[in-house]
Amino acid sequence: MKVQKITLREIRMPLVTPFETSFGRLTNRRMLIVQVESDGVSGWGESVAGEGPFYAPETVETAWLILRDFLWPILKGRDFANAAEVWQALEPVRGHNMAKGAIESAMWDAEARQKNLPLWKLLGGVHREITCGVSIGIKPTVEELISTVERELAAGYQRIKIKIKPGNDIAPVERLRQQFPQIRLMVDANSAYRLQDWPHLKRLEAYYLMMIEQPLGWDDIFSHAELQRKLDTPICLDECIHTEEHARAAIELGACRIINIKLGRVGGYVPARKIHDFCKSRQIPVWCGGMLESGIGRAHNIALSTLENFSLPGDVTASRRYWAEDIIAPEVLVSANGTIHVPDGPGIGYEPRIDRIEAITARKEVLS
Ligand code: OSB
Ligand code: MG
Repeated sequence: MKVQKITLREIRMPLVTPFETSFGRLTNRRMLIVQVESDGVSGWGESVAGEGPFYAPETVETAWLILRDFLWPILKGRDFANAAEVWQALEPVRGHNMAKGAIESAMWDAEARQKNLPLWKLLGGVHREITCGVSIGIKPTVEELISTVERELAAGYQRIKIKIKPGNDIAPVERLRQQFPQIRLMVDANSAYRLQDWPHLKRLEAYYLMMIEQPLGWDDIFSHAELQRKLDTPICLDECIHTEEHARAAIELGACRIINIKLGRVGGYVPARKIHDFCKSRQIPVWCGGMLESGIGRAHNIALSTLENFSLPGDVTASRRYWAEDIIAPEVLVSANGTIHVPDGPGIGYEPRIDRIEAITARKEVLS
């Protein structure tokens, strides 16, 4: 596989409803979409970097710069046997996983399309249907939260995750549990607590949560190990896991019992699969996280979720939950049982709507 050119596009999409986490509130998503042209076939990828460095250090701007000035020069003119070789080639660039993940995943899409195979098959996936949970942002009132949860359960979603932060944690969880004693419920703190808050976090254990996602520092595996020893509820790590080595450290130290894998956070399918395989060997379940992706990133998340050890419902949901109009056809649909049927078309299995993408492109650069 040679890459003849890549096109970077920054697109802007308004969210159907604002999304609030412990690190901020978002109403408009800016994202960087990568189109690779390889031997006459286009492959598509999405960088999940946000507008600001508040979830992870990267931003749309840094991903653009790294792709243009450092990743593209590595790929240009090089002949790869397959997409699985790309990640290794990008290794001289340290970090910048969201930039790498965008182009690496686009190369996988291109390879699958060239071979006329669905990407999930090329990856070695096994699940034909993936199970879906929802991530619900912090709401201004508990009443609003309850009605949102009611709506998502009625739509079929199998697991509810709510965002929490100090001052907005025990009360909403308690109310949700009163209202819905049976549901699969979890919380995500996005690093809003410190280790000394552990007695407060311990109070969440009264509500039998499936897991507590990323309570402590975004790069603090060690404190999570101390916290996990004090809690019976499993800790799930998100922000802390950027590499296979992080996953190994976290699991061997006992810092978590579950890992959320995001393609962008770890830099593509090759590292995602390594983490998946390592977790499987240690009987650590994984699930696929989300980053408010457009249809392109969403389609990649579906393909990733077909790997065997993705055994818990992920944050991969219908296009409609976030976008009035998605940039792929068909849009991602979720069944009444809260599942997504994995498409069988070539590549990611959804077609990018080029006219729609062009219409919302704020900036474009073609590299060849
Ligand atoms: O922590 O999982 C997270 C969105 C943006 C940044 C971080 C996170 C999230 C979500 C949304 O939880 C998941 C989704 O895309 O539905
Ligand atoms: Mg998270």
